[in-house]
Amino acid sequence: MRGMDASGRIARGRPPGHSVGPARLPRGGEQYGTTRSRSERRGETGAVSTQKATNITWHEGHVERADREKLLGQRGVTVWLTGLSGSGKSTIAVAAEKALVERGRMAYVLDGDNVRHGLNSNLGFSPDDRTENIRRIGEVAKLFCEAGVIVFTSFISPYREDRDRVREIHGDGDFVEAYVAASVETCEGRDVKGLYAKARKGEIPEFTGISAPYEEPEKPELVLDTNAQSVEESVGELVGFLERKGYLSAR
Ligand code: ADX
Repeated sequence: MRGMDASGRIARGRPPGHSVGPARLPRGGEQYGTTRSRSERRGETGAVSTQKATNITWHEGHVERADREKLLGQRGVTVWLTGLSGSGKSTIAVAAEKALVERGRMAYVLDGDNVRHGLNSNLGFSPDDRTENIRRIGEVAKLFCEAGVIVFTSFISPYREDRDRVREIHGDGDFVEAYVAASVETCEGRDVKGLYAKARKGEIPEFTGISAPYEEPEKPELVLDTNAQSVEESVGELVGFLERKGYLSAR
């Protein structure tokens, strides 16, 4: 077995928890012209996590999550695929979605490139924009999860803090972090979209792994080592994990 549960080790490459690419700027580094941290500044931009509206009240529905899950014969879950561009996140996500739908399960993919065409079309690749990208998708994924859907998200999500925040807003067992582990060398060798070549020439600024950082997960539930294994093997491992953990049947 090459990719494995987080309790194991990755057969090749670095163990989880390391960073690749340039180090993240010190909090409040000069890029932002301020000495405050990104978390501190977040409250001011209105873009992230603070609630602007007042006089709003939570309205409960009449259908429980358990009812929806019973209807679907599964448990809602957010499977958060994180890794470099070209690591195989989207390929694995769409193949896993198909495999589950063929088994009569309700799965759905939220993909970085796709979501950036619509909901997040006003966001670029600065650290703050990436944080906001992940915050919004984390919230959307949570909604899908609570609707009983098995949702695969496919975003680089390079910052540990941002991924951890998504984990925090999910209920216990509702969030599965799957690290799609492939080295920069592997991804650059594939360069399916030709973006690494452009990034090396300086044509794409802040490109993850080249001129922007990627912080590897420290304790992912799952590591899919795509340096070493095929798409089929990764999908088999992912679906096997969901089955073993009981997500493919209602509670
Ligand atoms: S994230 O960092 O905010 O999570 P996201 O997953 O939404 O990124 O989008 C990454 C995709 O955008 C990549 O797969 C690639 O196709 C494209 N892309 C364009 N510019 C960049 C960049 N500077 N860094 C990384 N990916 C980029």
